[in-house]
Amino acid sequence: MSEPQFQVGRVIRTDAKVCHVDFDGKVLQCAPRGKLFEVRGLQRNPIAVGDMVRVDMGGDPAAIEEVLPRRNRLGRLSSMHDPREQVLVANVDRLFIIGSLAKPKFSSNRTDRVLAACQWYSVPASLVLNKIDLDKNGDAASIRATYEALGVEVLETCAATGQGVDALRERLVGRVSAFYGGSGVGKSSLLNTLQPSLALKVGKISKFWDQGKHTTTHSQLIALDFGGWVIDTPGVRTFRLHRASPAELRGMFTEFARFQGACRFPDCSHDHEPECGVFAAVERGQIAPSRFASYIEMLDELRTAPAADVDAPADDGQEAGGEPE
Ligand SMILES: Nc1nc2c(ncn2[C@@H]2O[C@H](COP(=O)(O)OP(=O)(O)O)[C@@H](O)[C@H]2O)c(=O)[nH]1
Ligand SMILES: [Mg+2]
Ligand SMILES: [Zn+2]
Repeated sequence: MSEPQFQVGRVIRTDAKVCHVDFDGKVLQCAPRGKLFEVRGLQRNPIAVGDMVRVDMGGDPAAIEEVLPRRNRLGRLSSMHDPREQVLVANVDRLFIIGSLAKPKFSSNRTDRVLAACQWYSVPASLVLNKIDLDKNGDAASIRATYEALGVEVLETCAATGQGVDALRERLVGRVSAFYGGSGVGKSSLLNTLQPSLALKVGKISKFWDQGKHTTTHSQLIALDFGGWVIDTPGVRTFRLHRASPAELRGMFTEFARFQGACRFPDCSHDHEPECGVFAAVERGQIAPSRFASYIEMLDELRTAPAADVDAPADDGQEAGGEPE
């Protein structure tokens, strides 16, 4: 019996001209039809890792005809020169924000940016504090307190010893998950500890910068032998929101809600206004100063975001990963 001409598969990697598509364990390189680039609208890449696609198996190469409707996605502003949305991943059950406690130092700014985006795109998120073995100052406890207060689950791991890795594995079983974090925090190391057969390349810490080198260059969806999928994303340099208004940004910092009723102005931006309930809560220690600082930085950025009517560069912008760190 011959195979059906059209099959649905899962995109596990996107390169400049081809997508690697998984059909129940069999991976094929497929070429997107040109029409997909015509209807992408505000999105820079019509196909992202995690997308389910309908493929015409008849040609060589097989051709992607259609991207099936997404359950959800995580996107960001492509760059300061390109106002379109870059979709980083599609159809994910949970995003794990991976941070390290040292080498490199934990970045609340990076964490808060991604967490805000997860709120915006309705992607459930957890925080993983890796390199717990290097936490000589006991920073993990206060970071944990900050994020648990927002209702975000916090896991502590050490890829080197395997501490906390079973708890992480439990959360990955049977789901599509994504790992997001700066380069060098230990994403590939954690994946190798979760599943040693992966043998992903692990970066050497550069002594000069004391930061990780960029070794993962593409987002890729990895099949887990205990069931489920995980996307290893390369760190992107800066995570900026795509087309959010200041009012929408306020909503992404969920802990502000219970204090903004005390603001003198109902549309208070919590930036410079007198009698601001949110700023008062920061002063009383009820909102973490690091969170407020992240908010103010993102607010300033939205106010100077590139206009949507700026001509977009004419690249075909297909890689899902963004520019390297
Ligand atoms: N001490 C310690 N080092 C780790 C841990 N996890 C990863 N590393 C080291 O951190 C460096 C970067 O790891 P890598 O997995 O490549 O990070 P990635 O860029 O996020 O994929 C490597 O030298 C790892 O050996 C950990 O839990 N503890
Ligand atoms: Mg890596
Ligand atoms: Zn206010």
